[in-house]
Amino acid sequence: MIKTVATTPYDDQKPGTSGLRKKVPHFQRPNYVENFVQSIFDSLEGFEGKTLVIGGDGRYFNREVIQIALKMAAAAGFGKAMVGQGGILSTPAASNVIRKYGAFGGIILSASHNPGGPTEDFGIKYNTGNGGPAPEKITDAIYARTRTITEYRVLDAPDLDLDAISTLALGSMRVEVIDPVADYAELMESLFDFPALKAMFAGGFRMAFDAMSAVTGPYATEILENRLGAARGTVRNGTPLPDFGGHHPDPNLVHARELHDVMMEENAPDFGAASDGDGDRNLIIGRGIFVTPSDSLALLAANAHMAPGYAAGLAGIARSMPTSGAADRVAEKLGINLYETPTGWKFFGNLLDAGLATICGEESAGTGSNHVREKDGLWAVLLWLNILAVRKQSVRAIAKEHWETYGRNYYARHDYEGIDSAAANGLVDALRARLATLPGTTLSGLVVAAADDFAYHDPVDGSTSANQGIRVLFEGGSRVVFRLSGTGTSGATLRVYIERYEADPAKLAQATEVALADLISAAETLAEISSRTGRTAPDVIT
Ligand code: VG1
Ligand code: CO
Repeated sequence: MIKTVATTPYDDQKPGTSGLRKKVPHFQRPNYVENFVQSIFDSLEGFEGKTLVIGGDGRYFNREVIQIALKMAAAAGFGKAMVGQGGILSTPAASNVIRKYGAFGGIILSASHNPGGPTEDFGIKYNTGNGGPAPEKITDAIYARTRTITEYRVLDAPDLDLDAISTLALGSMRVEVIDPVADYAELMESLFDFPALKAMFAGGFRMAFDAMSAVTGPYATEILENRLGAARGTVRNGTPLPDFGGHHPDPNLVHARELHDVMMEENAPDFGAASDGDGDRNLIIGRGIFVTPSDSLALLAANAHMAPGYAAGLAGIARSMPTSGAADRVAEKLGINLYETPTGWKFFGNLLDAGLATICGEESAGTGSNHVREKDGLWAVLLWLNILAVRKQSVRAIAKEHWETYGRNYYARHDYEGIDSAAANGLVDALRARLATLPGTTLSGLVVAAADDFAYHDPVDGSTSANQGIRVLFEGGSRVVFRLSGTGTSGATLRVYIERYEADPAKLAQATEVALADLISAAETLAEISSRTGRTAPDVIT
């Protein structure tokens, strides 16, 4: 029986960079989940009888919300739901299932790199039939609906058992509980030279993969250890836990410190990698060398043709605006276009669908390609492995050669977390007000060449997205970028992105903080960070 339940709107259900994210107790408010899910369905058309994919990163509250979403999907008229066993689907695996089975769309339950647990974070995101995050047109419609919603519809039925692979019925909707790993592993096998990777591991190649007690564990264990023959124990923290073991599943040098330290030891494995809560990001560390995500994107793009799936070359490269210009130099050399988009994977969808870009990346350790419509942590790791298998060089040697060919983009991101929202907005407003007067002025010895608030004009659908980050570009190619995070759940997070381009062969081996020192001080002077936020140092440097 379908129940229609009266409800009243919440005023804070605006999706951010990647879906709606709040603390679990916030999501547990009466009808909070139901309002948002109904608003998703109310913003879509033509899904009657079609398939909805549902899965999540296994964090606390995942199981409860999946049951609600299933019963609401049945009430809304979907014909079939595909759910990962145990409610598990990594973000890239969900994207693949949507595409492979021609689903109408999917609901992904994740707050990605944010911590999990009864008082930590949860999130809901809608992906469209191309497998990618809903574009702004749809997220805006969902938000508008959350402001006016008066009722939701739900099937009155007991919870389903999602722990066994099976086909179930929920009213007139069929529910297929699927193996969350199989389709994804098959896709990876079609893109990369698995026999060559197997031979590399058989030859003694050693790797450490930190799944951070999040969703990638089962995927990494199946692919790296079972299929490619990497030694047992290659995958660390491989069991997904609802609270990620109390850690932040954020693959950066702060939260993946353990892996970093292992990789800096003298007898370190050949290759180290980590992934985030929902499996869409990657951290790459070679023996004794951390590869910045921006450099990783450039290196992957420059060498992708070595993997069978990319042997035909790349159509184009896309990167988010704050990501360093390292990939731009690769695109230039390859004679292909480079697209610069706002932060968030949803902006890559049109470029990938139109065949304009093959590889995309963000400075936040997200890289991916046209194989799905999400960033994909393990994909990046496997492409790296494929390149290592072909080049037979160390990560350090490959990075060094790359810098010698293209120059080096020294890069760092400074995050000031949980700062007062009013202070954060004041800081950005003040910067915006000064943009017109900045060009020509000198800061910490650096001359400002241009300054703007980044706006994106989508070349495919003509849409415009304004206010996507303040850019201050200096003469010589250095820059600082300021923007506020759209994924946090308490206060505001200011992100300051700092980049210097260095082509002088004698200056390619500097410590990053030394290479960026003058820019860091220019950023402080320009944005008055300490006086406006009360912080004298960032919480996280990546
Ligand atoms: C952050 C990253 C962004 C990424 C987004 C979602 O957004 O900066 O590059 O796309 O997280 O990634 P923000 O607005 O906090 O800067 V994930 O792995 O959380 O789905
Ligand atoms: Co993620």
